[in-house]
Amino acid sequence: MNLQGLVIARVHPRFNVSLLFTLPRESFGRKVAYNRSLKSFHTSVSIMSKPILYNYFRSSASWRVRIALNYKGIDYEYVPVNLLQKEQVGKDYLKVNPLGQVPAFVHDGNTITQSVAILQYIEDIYPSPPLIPKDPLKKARVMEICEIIGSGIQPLQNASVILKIDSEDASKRIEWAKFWIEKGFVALEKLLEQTSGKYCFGDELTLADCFLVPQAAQATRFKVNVSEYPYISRINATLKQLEPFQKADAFVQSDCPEDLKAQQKLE
Ligand SMILES: N[C@@H](CCC(=O)N[C@@H](CS)C(=O)NCC(=O)O)C(=O)O
Repeated sequence: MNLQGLVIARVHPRFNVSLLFTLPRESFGRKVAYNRSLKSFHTSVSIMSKPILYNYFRSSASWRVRIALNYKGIDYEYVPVNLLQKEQVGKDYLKVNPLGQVPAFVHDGNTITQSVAILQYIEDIYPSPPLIPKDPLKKARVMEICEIIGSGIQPLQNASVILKIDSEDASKRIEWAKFWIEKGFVALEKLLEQTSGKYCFGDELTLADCFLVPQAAQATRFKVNVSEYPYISRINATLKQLEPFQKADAFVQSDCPEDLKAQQKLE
């Protein structure tokens, strides 16, 4: 996490000048902007840094954001936060996200946490290709799927939550996670029956697809038999063939340990 940021400063277009320089890490999280005079002209200089994603290879909330960034063709800096080593609650990272969770997204000097807020921000800043329909009802349907996964399933299987289950027996934690994932998947199947085409919402890729693939991977990790959910397993298999999804996969991230890559197991 000791990165320096590459910053591209574009002087006013009429002067056709670009500057490249690096900022120290402390500069992130703060809005960086300044005005300066060039000869007699008052020139506004905007500084645009490459976005940074603080994330973890098997974090499903991070994984969603990686898919969206890949789909929209946005280059970003991958900053791993090792959840096993508790880096998320270290002094440095708590300055980025006081809740001690990944992902966190830094763009143009501003830090945004919470994957839904990040994804909506990305959609606003980089609207093409879209991931959220404009039509209110279609948008609500897509967000419904996202919320079932993002609020109804994922928080209940998050490591820091299941570790609070007071048991000597580790299998109790897996049972707990499996229960909530299966409950959510039953509801999701009913929705997908109505909404899906090739993907979760018809034949257009949407945010719902960005949520589905990481959640299906977590389900397998918690011993859910995903093949019992025909819509989820079919759409998941289709999506996994697509490049933005392959590039976002946990096993191809730089912080994924070699033994997990070799076994193709998240744990
Ligand atoms: N609502 C949050 C959830 C974030 C979240 O639960 N992140 C997990 C990884 S998927 C995490 O950082 N867990 C570590 C912890 O809670 O200590 C979001 O969507 O960004």
